[in-house]
Amino acid sequence: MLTIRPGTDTSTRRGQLARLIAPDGERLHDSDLDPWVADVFPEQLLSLYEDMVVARRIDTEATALQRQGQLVLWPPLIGQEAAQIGSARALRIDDFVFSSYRENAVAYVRGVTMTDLLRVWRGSQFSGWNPFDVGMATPTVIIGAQTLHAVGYAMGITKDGADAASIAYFGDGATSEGDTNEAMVFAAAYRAPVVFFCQNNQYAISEPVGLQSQKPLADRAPGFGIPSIRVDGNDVLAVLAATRMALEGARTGNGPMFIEAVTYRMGPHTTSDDPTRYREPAELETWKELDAIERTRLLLVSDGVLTAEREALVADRAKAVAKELRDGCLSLRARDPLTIFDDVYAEPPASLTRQRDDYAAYLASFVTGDEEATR
Ligand SMILES: Cc1ncc(C[n+]2csc(CCOP(=O)(O)OP(=O)(O)O)c2C)c(N)n1
Ligand SMILES: [Mg+2]
Repeated sequence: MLTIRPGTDTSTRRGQLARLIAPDGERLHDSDLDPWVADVFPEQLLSLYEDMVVARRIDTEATALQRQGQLVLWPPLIGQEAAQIGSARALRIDDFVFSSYRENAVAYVRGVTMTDLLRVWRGSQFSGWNPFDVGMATPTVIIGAQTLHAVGYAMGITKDGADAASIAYFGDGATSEGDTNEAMVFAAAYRAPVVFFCQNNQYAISEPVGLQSQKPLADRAPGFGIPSIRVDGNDVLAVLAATRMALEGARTGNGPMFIEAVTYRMGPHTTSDDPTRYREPAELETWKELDAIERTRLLLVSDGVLTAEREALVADRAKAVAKELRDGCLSLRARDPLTIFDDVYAEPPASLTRQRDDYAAYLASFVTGDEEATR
């Protein structure tokens, strides 16, 4: 087991990729990670598999809705299912998630409803859900900003004397942001119970990760005094193990840990992006061979738990979630533009009330077609 001790260089896995399921479905062994998933038998792995299948279906359904003009924008996660499901399933209900815009599978695991997930992307509301209902803040589009929120929240956990943890999800590109680096300085200084979960999906929009870092991203963390691990982000079991290990370290006073989940964004950055302009088709084909869902399926089949009947049940679940998502999306109506001022402050300051009045006057200045006709 990887023992995390303060003040020492604990990046014992520097550069290496930790793995428990090979791309061909073989179950591998790793003495650091195995103890953290000793309770994950084929039945439990099947449940992780189901979540990944559902996550991919959420993604394809939402992408289709965007193409049909029902959503303004969608940030696909296809390819990153294991990184998100494995890490989210390691969390306790009292832990708290701070994410970017791509963690839709994490939101699903936390219990965010499909309707709430889509509010922002349909443009019908400015924020999707009440963070305290699900232990997950609404997504941050400002790259890296949520890492600061996660550290602040974690420092609050310590002050409360609680043993929960927070987790910050961010991308490879976010590691170049000042916010992320400042967050790591504070986390290390205050030994905050926070996990930095970096999904290295190889791209920051069109910028390949090699341009941002000559070294594995995980190797940066020890420079802040934060132990790190580099894990195969397409291996749901390895991600679950690494995240459980990191959370346990945080809960037991060992401070923060950094996980680099090495994965691949198979789709575009968002539905407004065309990745064929900056990457070769062969690259995608290479990563398809490393797909998380297929390797888990192969392992489950060889374990004898994924029968045709069980596969049909998984497909039914994905179909049901897709229906919930589609129905939820179509039920969302545009809200009064003035509601942008709601729920910002418990007691709005005078300056905001003035802005609201100005905006109301501005909206009222538009003449509708009917009014025009009667002039
Ligand atoms: C502070 C800030 N700078 C720039 C942007 C524009 N932007 C949106 S997404 C993105 C790339 C982020 O890449 P990464 O952190 O790897 O996350 P990924 O999209 O791959 O999940 C950028 C630069 C932004 N939203 N916020
Ligand atoms: Mg990225």
